[in-house]
Amino acid sequence: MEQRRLEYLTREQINQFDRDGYLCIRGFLSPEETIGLLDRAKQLLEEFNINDHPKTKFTTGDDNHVGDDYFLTSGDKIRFFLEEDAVDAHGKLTRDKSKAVNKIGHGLHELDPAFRKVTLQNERLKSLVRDLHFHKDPVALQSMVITKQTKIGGEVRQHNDSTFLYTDPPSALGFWFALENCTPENGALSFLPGSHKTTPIVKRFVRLPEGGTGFEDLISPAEVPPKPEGKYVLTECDLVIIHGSVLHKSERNQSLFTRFAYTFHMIDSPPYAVYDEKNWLQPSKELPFSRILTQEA
Ligand SMILES: O=C(O)CCC(=O)C(=O)O
Repeated sequence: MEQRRLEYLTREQINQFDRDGYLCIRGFLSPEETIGLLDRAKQLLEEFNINDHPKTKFTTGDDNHVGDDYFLTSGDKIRFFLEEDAVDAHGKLTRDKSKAVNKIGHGLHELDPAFRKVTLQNERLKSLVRDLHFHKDPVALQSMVITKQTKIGGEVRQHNDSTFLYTDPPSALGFWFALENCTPENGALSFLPGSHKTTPIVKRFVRLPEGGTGFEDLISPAEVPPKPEGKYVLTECDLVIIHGSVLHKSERNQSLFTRFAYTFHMIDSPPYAVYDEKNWLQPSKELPFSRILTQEA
């Protein structure tokens, strides 16, 4: 078969992604682009109004996942989800609002010019996407700034992204940009290499008919294969491309340094993959998911 002419990645990088389920890339964004996104994220944190905020926290436990209206209608908005430890028993913030946010989401890539430029108007990204050839017709689904605040920046437990961003067949692909140094102490991402090949998507995160969110089994619990064994590998690079089935996690930030990151996800579109109405995030008529490769610059 004739090999595709590569524009940005090397053949070795593509093989590495296929083998490990993730790929670290250095220097994808210029220092100016990275600082621009970091400054813009901090500006958003300074400017948001906590007084009319419902105090929605970002919780990820199996029985206690965020699922209120503020979350469920955030796909085409820029909203602020608080750290669990930043809100006391009376619903009052225990720290300044700019240091109380776990993440900002989920429509930054559509609505904010700085994030839009890097995501939908980025020729380098399109070259990378064409080289990786993971999708036939990718669309951008959601975006977030994860702030991992000092001392309270919560642990993100082992998971794979296609559980949360489900398509049939699974097609989620993550792009995760470190906007600050990532270290073992401030919650750098780590991955279980190769787990995308041994970890099928066995459940999906859905809107529940009675309201809120929960998980739906895709196979019977008895058929779920045991979790793969292996050693997680820490990544300290500035862009990681993440296969939707690879297991990854990040620890609580124990340090005095924040760990801001910008991340967005792509999925394939029909007829290659179907995204249905059970998913927690729904496109609106006004703001359908944007195509990555045909988007006007
Ligand atoms: O940034 C983090 O700490 C975790 C991000 C992550 O795992 C995800 O978005 O899937």
